[in-house]
Amino acid sequence: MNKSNFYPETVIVIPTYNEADNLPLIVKEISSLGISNVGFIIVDDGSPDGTGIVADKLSDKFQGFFKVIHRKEKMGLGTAYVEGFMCALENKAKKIIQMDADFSHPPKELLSMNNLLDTKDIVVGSRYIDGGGVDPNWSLLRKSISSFGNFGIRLLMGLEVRDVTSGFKGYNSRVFEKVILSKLKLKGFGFQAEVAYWCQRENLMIAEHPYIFIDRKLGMSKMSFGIILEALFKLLLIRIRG
Ligand SMILES: Nc1nc2c(ncn2[C@@H]2O[C@H](COP(=O)(O)OP(=O)(O)O)[C@@H](O)[C@H]2O)c(=O)[nH]1
Ligand SMILES: [Mg+2]
Repeated sequence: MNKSNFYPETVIVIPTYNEADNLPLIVKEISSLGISNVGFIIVDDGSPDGTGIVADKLSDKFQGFFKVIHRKEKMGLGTAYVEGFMCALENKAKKIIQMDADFSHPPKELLSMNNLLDTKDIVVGSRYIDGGGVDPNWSLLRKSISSFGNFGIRLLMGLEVRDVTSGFKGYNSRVFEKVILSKLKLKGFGFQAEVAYWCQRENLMIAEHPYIFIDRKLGMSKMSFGIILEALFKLLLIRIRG
């Protein structure tokens, strides 16, 4: 197949940093779901574990749309998403879904999320609606920090969506001009909440789809308390300044 003339209908954007073990497994699982004309965009930030090379090999083998964006160094999730989204739009994707490489976002939910995007502007994979939840192995403390953190950001930003920090989200490409390409300021952890904020300000049709967040089994998390505090402060500024 001549890949350069091949336009995907749904593109899954996966940012990676040291996900060499997870990436082949998740691509395989997503490909086997039967989503029509699905493609992939992997945005790798020069992972020291060689994820970029693994991604290139997957791209060579994949029968369909598969692009790997190589960035030299770790530049944060927000900019990785935006580069991935831009590439998806350039390649005429109709639906764009972002998810992590580490199986915290269960691939099987993609089927419903992809279908919802036929009628909705945005679909948010949600831990905080009926049917959603977090890893049963989490301690009560960790569960409380997660749900209070989410509640705090909702309050701070005046958001209706229940899971404001979800990184499991899909967009109908027609809404991109309005929300992603013109407004976004945050690059780090606050990125998800900021997307939710602008989507609400623009009165987009948002659906939430429940999922259970499962802790990664392979590799290491990159989250830190400092990242969360910085995001809260920047989000507050966005709310105040509009
Ligand atoms: N390209 C890129 N991907 C990143 C970066 N930081 C994290 N990731 C990826 O983003 C996803 C979420 O990161 P993860 O460490 O699992 O965050 P956590 O689940 O919130 O602890 C995973 O697929 C990571 O490999 C980054 O700076 N650049
Ligand atoms: Mg993770």
